[in-house]
Amino acid sequence: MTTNGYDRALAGDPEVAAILAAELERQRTTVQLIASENFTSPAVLAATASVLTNKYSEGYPGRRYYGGNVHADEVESLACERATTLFGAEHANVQPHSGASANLAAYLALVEPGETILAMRLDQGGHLTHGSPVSITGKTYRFVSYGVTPAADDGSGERIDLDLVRDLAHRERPRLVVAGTTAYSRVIDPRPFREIADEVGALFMFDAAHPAGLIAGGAHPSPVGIADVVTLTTHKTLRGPRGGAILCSGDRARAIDGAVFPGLQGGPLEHVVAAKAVAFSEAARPEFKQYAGQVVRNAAALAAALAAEGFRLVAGGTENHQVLVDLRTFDPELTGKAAQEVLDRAGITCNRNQIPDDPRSPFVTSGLRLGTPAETTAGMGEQEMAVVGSLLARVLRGRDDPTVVEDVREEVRDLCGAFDPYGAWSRSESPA
Ligand code: DSN
Repeated sequence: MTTNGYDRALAGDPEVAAILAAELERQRTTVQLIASENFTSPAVLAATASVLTNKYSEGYPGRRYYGGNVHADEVESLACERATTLFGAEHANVQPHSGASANLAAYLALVEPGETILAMRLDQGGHLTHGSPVSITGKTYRFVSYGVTPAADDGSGERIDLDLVRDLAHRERPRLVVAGTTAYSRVIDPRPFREIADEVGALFMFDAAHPAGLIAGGAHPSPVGIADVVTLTTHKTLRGPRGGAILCSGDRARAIDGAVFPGLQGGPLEHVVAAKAVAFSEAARPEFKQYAGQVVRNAAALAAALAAEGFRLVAGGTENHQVLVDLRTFDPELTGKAAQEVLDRAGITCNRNQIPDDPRSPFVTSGLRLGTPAETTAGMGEQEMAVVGSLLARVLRGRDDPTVVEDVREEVRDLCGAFDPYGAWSRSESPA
């Protein structure tokens, strides 16, 4: 077992301590390229592991259903204040347990069951909660879906098809138009969505789960003040604890708050709320602006390295924190599933993903989604991204040769040794 805080904090439970220590080791010695993950600061970890996990706080600051909430009130008010300042919003609800919960709460507040919502289809880059038939969202509301434009040889295709969004909006008259994606590598401008929503008298929700940190850091346009409601996650580019939040204008605050609690959730996770407060403060610092810009530059460097290795990039490249790779030009036989598995063995962690109009199922896929938020936090720059791109290609080319996989695993370990997000902390500090 490595020497770290878990040994001491969990001395009475060596089984769990060993698993946590092993996970810490995995995160420190393999490259993290999952676009929706990050390395939180030790301060965020400390707040997440705090005694607020013991507290029941149903309700909102000053209006709780349990006693003893003086400090829960303080921390939640602080988190809301920091969120509204960071994003320039009138109101924040920081209780959603996740991005999915935030989206559900927004729908609950804005749309009646059975009414129409216009959103992006999952297999075009949208999210499960944008109306997938296997999600409660798709069972509760009538979703109409848009996608991306066809692929083009010059890379100008596979952009959100705004003509289709407009046509569908006029034809279907949705109650709500949703912008937001999970597998899309270009900037999403909120203004055309606002215009389309206004043309048909619809409300507009922007799901900023992925770009929240890029927006906070000024690298992407903000939908706050343009969309009626903005949902986000706190753990992706925003680099906070696992969770969600909702931003809106003051006149929608009551509906949003009521939808989160008691509409959808019971007691909030105040330890996570405390960690969100820490993350909002960290994201307001000048260094976070630099971080957000570097995330985008790193993704561009990774994209360039992959293109040079013969991969086709969906949408011709990237303007955000992620790169969606079509594996078929590199090797028509190679599936996303097989690629993800062999990359895992080589210490390169990523997820398979469908590409637009993917002939393979979501479980198999023809694509990989790669992201730079985590390794940018660890300190990697464009030079390291070029190395990672070439290591990735080497593994996939030599995937049937165990020596290639082992060699790359060693190179990855060496690379990560120089960019260890928890080096000092794991040697000296207890997480508890
Ligand atoms: N939002 C998804 C992701 O991007 O990984 C998870 O739901």
